[in-house]
Amino acid sequence: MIKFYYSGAPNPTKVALMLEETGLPYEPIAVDTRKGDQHKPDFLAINPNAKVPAIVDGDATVFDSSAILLYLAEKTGKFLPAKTDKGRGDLLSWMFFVSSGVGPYAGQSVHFRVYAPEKLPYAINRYAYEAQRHFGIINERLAKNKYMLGDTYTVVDMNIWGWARLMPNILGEGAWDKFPNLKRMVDEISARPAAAKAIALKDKHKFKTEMDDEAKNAMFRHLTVKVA
Ligand SMILES: N[C@@H](CCC(=O)N[C@@H](CS)C(=O)NCC(=O)O)C(=O)O
Repeated sequence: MIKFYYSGAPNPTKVALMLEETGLPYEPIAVDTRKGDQHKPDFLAINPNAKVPAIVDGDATVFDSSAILLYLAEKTGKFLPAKTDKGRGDLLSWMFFVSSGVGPYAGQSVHFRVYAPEKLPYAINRYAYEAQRHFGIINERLAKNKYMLGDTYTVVDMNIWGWARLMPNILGEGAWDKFPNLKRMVDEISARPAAAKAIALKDKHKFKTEMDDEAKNAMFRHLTVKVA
């Protein structure tokens, strides 16, 4: 049975979607990042980066959402493109595009817009611009393809869904108007039974919701440690 270390945040939710889509049996284990569970030694032994998601599958430990999605796709042989050089090239390119671009820029856009104690126009604009630019590239591709890799629903689409479904939090109300093709795909995935189960997973545990000092100090450790 796969142990799935999760919270209700975007990166764990895309892995929850894949677990539900594949039907693999898994045991969800809550990591309450607003209470600092990610810094406990037991969890650091699984993910030294102190972030969710992570999975333990027998003697395999995998952390980072894109790595987990690829691991589960290869384990099951599901939600992958055609087994050709072209298919593999597209798969890797778009998976890394999401993990190095979409995720970090969307996350920082939310951080500087919503959580930063000082509202810095330069930082807010830089991260919103980059998040918007990345979503724009996806939107253009989806004008010509049903899914990111063509006609088949793959882990790339799940990887994008995890973040894009939260578009108003990332780029503000009205942001969806700029990405109609991406919205079409996100809505389609959200309507799948696996997506409903993935989103509902957070309700199995009473996660802390307050963003108080305990939560900020657990999640934004630079608030108390000055390095620059
Ligand atoms: N690159 C990682 C990022 C993971 C990540 O940032 N996880 C967030 C939730 S979406 C987290 O654990 N935040 C808690 C913290 O930063 O302390 C991935 O794709 O899994």
